[in-house]
Amino acid sequence: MVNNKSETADIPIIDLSPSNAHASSELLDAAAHYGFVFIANDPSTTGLSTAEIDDMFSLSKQFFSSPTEIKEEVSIASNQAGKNPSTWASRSTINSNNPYHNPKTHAQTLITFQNKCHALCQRILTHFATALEIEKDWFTSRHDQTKGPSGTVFRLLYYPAAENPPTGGSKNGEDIRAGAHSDFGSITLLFQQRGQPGLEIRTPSGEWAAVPVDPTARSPSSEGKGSNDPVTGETPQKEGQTALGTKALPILVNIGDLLEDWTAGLLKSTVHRVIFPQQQRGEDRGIVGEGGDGDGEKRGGGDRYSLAYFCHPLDEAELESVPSRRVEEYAAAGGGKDGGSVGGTRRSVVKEDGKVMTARDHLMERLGATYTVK
Ligand SMILES: O=C(O)CCC(=O)C(=O)O
Repeated sequence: MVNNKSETADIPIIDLSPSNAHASSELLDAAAHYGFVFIANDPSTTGLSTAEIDDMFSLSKQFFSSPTEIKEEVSIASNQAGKNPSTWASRSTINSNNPYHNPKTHAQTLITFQNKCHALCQRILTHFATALEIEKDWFTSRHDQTKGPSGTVFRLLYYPAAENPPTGGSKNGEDIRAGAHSDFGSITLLFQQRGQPGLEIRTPSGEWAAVPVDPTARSPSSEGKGSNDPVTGETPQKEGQTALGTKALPILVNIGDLLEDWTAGLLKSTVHRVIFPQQQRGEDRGIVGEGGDGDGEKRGGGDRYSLAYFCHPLDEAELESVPSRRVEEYAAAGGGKDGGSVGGTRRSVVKEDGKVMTARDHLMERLGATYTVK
């Protein structure tokens, strides 16, 4: 039963630095249990500095505040949008007088960022292979972008503020900014910003739980020290003050349908959505009024920007069985029948003709099941 109440999801934060000898098993356990996991963002491990992430958010904000004609040129309906590594800006040679279309302006920044995201995904996939006791490059060789095209896509997401944020809750769906869905690929990296909450996951019991913006805020060591609000990621402050933290936020990673199906349901693709968070949140805590700079206001009705890197295997990668005893045993035990499956039947990576799907087949199947694809 899905209800309206939103508790905070207790998603673990994993340290992937070489000093954590248990990183691989911790990562696998979190992916198998929650389908969502935070990666501690130490740039020497993740390769992504706070400045690079902030720059990407600035670029996104700049783009979304640009004139409609410019955005329309790369709308999702256009053939200029959404193919990696050709994003809206990196396809920009068409009109070099347009600052958003000038490759010298932004394309390299975008490509560099995407490459770094991909490197982090490869690192995570290597950890999965280690934990599953298969060849370390079993997944990464099938995600090697030098070998061919893939469904991988990088999206700059913007959920505009609501002048009068809905207060009625999710019952009528009026507070939904992005409807309940799971991701299609292998793994997704999601970057959030302080003061812009709204992401929720559906827990195994069917309830919605808020995904914190700053999960480090709930750690016992930060308690009683003026710690941040885990959901919004903001530092407690007096009315009218703005105090956004500066420490690098952990990077959120979630498992997509393809990796769930490829591992016979061992890794979980968890349904999630984006809402206007409970309006009472600020009021309950005595925080009222518009927050800070209007981007990240405490009552949850403000703008939300996020960056999502949807990582997919190569189009031609065959989704043959993962040669791991743990996966085989999980499949033999029924493969978590209630996972991303429909009507209790787990999705398969085998086609009707008995051949295994390629990653492209799988993506087309998911798109077909979700949208009317002609
Ligand atoms: O913006 C977010 O926080 C979530 C984005 C998301 O779920 C998606 O694009 O699939």
